[in-house]
Amino acid sequence: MINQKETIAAISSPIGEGAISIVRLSGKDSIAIINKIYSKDTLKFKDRTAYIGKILDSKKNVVDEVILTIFKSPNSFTAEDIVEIACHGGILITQRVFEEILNAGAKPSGPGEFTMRAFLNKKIDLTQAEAIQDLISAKNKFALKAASNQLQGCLSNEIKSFQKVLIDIAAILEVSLDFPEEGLDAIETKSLIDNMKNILNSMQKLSDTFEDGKVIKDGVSICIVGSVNVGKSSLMNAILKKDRAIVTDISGTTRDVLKEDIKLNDMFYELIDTAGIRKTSCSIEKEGIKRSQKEQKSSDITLLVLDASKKLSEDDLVFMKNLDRKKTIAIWNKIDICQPTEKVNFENVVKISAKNRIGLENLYKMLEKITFKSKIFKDEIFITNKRHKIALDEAISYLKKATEDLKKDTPFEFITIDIKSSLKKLSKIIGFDITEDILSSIFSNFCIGK
Ligand SMILES: Nc1nc2c(ncn2[C@@H]2O[C@H](COP(=O)(O)OP(=O)(O)OP(=O)(O)O)[C@@H](O)[C@H]2O)c(=O)[nH]1
Ligand SMILES: [Mg+2]
Repeated sequence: MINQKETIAAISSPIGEGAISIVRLSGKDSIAIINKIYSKDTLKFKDRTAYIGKILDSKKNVVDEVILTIFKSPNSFTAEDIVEIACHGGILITQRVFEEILNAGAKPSGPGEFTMRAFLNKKIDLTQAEAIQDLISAKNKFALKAASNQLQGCLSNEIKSFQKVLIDIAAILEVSLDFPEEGLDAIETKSLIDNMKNILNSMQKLSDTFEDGKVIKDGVSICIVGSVNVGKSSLMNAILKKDRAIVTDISGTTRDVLKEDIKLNDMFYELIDTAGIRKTSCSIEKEGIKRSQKEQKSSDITLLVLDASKKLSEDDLVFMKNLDRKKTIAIWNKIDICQPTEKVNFENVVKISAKNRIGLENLYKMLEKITFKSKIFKDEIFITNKRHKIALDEAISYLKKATEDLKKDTPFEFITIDIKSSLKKLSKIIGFDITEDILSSIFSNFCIGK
């Protein structure tokens, strides 16, 4: 059961040493609780005004000198009375202030409980609540922009605009149901179908942004594969600009899977170096190759390294056939020795020398191109959250059915049922009709104190 009666408290800044730490309380007893342990009468404090004073323990010893600000209900983040305490930013001192607050009667908050209260008290909708956590955990400027747009309500507004159109359509159908003599003629029905198709289009466009949205939020994995000795580990080191993987002229140097995070063009990538693919009787190498192929299959992008100074081997040709062309970049390496003489059937081909760091900029440009399928992330709204994607797709499928049925002269009763189901799914995105279980699972991913 979600309990909003208790007054909650949490350390809202990260645990560590810093200039200040923030401890806060939310709930109807916040001001009274802090009053028990503060050197001044907090009941007389003005709203949104900072006061300097001391937190005292039960024996009236000073715990810390702090700045205290009160945000009175309903003009606070949670819509409840909030007390925010800025104390000295040490681990122990912050913990001591927090303990005194708990001793005075506050309950330690669960993850995201402040934001959950803001949602339950209708300060923000669910997409905005989710955006707060995304904002905090954003790993690149695109993710930050997406979260910030969502927090400003851009996504909710888009969903609400879909809802408005669907409500209008449902209303027209219901009027025709109630007054059959004023039923729709062929032209009106056609215009209604066109309307539904247009809105379906817009909904599908938003749903399709998830692919890029996910990439932006979660980052992208890149697996470097190819035959032995082609320069995979050299490429890994060149991209990382450090001597991470062992490079030798002995075929089969890399046996294990090596993973490193790297930021390129403001995007986070996980770079994976793998064992070279060849036929071998060595059981260690066999295991390495098995792992290499597993990593390649699960990665978002494959960098297939080929040796420009040699003829493609039988192993190369077999391996290449099984790669997904859309997510592969074929890389001719060692162009400092000679240019490639053969042709490979890939859309994305680049020539480099990993050893001499030649051609890497072209590779990065190609990576950016293949990372983002569309260019939606510039200014438009897009979805990054699986929960939103699922609900939106369900709304789309109900509306598709309704549109098809309207074309087939299905009785309006059935069509309105589907339109209402579609509306319901859209409402779920914003946070209507959400069960406590789902709410708890959403907020359990938040940090404590947010
Ligand atoms: N001339 C030249 N040699 C290179 C280049 N890149 C790599 N090499 C050499 O090729 C050999 C193999 O390089 P690695 O990076 O270990 O190749 P690998 O594909 O990781 O090899 P395995 O781990 O054995 O599969 C080393 O001697 C490198 O110095 C390049 O751009 N030009
Ligand atoms: Mg290697």
